[in-house]
Amino acid sequence: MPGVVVYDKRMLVPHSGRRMVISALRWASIGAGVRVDLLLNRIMQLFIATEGNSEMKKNDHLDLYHQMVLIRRVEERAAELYQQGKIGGFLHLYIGQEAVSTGLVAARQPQDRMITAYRDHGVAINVGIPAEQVMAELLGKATGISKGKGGSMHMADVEKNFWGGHAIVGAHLPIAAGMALGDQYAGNDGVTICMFGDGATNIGFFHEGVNLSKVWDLPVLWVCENNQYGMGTTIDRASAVSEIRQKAEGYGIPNERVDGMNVMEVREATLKALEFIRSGKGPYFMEIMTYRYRGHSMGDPERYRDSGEVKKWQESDPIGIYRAYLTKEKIAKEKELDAIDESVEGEIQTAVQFAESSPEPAPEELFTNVYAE
Ligand SMILES: Cc1ncc(C[n+]2csc(CCOP(=O)(O)OP(=O)(O)O)c2C)c(N)n1
Ligand SMILES: [Mg+2]
Repeated sequence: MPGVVVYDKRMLVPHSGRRMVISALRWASIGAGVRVDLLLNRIMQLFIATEGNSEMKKNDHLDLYHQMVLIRRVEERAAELYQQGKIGGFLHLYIGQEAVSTGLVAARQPQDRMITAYRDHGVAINVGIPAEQVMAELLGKATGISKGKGGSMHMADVEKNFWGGHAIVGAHLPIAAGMALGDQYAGNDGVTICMFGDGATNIGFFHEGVNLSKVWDLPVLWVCENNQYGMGTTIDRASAVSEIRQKAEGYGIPNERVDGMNVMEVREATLKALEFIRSGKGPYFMEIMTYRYRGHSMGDPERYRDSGEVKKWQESDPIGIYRAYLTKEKIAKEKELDAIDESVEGEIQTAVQFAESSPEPAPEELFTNVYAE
């Protein structure tokens, strides 16, 4: 939430094996007296801090931090390249929303499908598409992840179970329901994680897809990224309810609101939601509260909001919050995080060089990948 640097205390609860050890130590310490208890508490804190939380190791944390910084820097660089005329078409930046896709992807299993709208660079990086291929796609080069034919809005990599990248608002929701139906029919235990904006929930596709997902109890996790705006329109001017999760309530789907500026909270909520869905209880709906720091797309004059509002949300920058959490919990040192920031600079340079020196798609590529073979 704006202005509040929060992290979820529940994340500090160790998983069951450690919990048993700790409770045994507690009982022993109560028998032995208060001083031992204090000592054990300190050992416990160190234990939890070094081991990480909810089964996360230090390297997992550093990896998530790296992903978030990489998304931010790829996009900042992309904005510059756009202004230089090197990127054509639309460019919708994800800056400010990085914790959402990062937390979601961190919680998924390889069999879980990801599908999203056009603000898709974050997911692309989170699923492991190299920055070079993301950058080359943005520049429309043949070496891009979609062979330079998709551009910013159509990143996809089926091998990584990432199904795009969709430009028509809401259109991918019935596709997500269909993929989940396919998995249910085949008896697979994968969940389809479908991300969409708050604006998409006013579209017919949303209601058709969400309704049928409950009728058939499909294994789908609906994720509304509520960044408060659909282009220049505030939620209140376009949606009958400003608490989007109420729309899921209307279809009998369990739902919750999640703090989207906090990657740990997103991950934790997603883990629970996936467990619920995988146990065969049907779909689940998360409304993730977030904010985009940049305009809707490049060239948006942003007359619909004042800079004070943006600044307020920037106080709860998802990267800043995570950084503060990692250092406060002694999971990582400032120096280690600085080193990651620095290494990302090198990655960006390599990615831009790769993209700029790559060839355009050949003219005959116009006729390939039009229909599935
Ligand atoms: C069916 C359809 N109608 C209108 C548009 C134009 N359009 C592009 S983005 C957008 C706003 C969507 O807002 P939201 O779903 O909240 O996503 P956000 O941009 O905030 O991530 C609109 C209306 C479109 N692409 N598709
Ligand atoms: Mg929106």
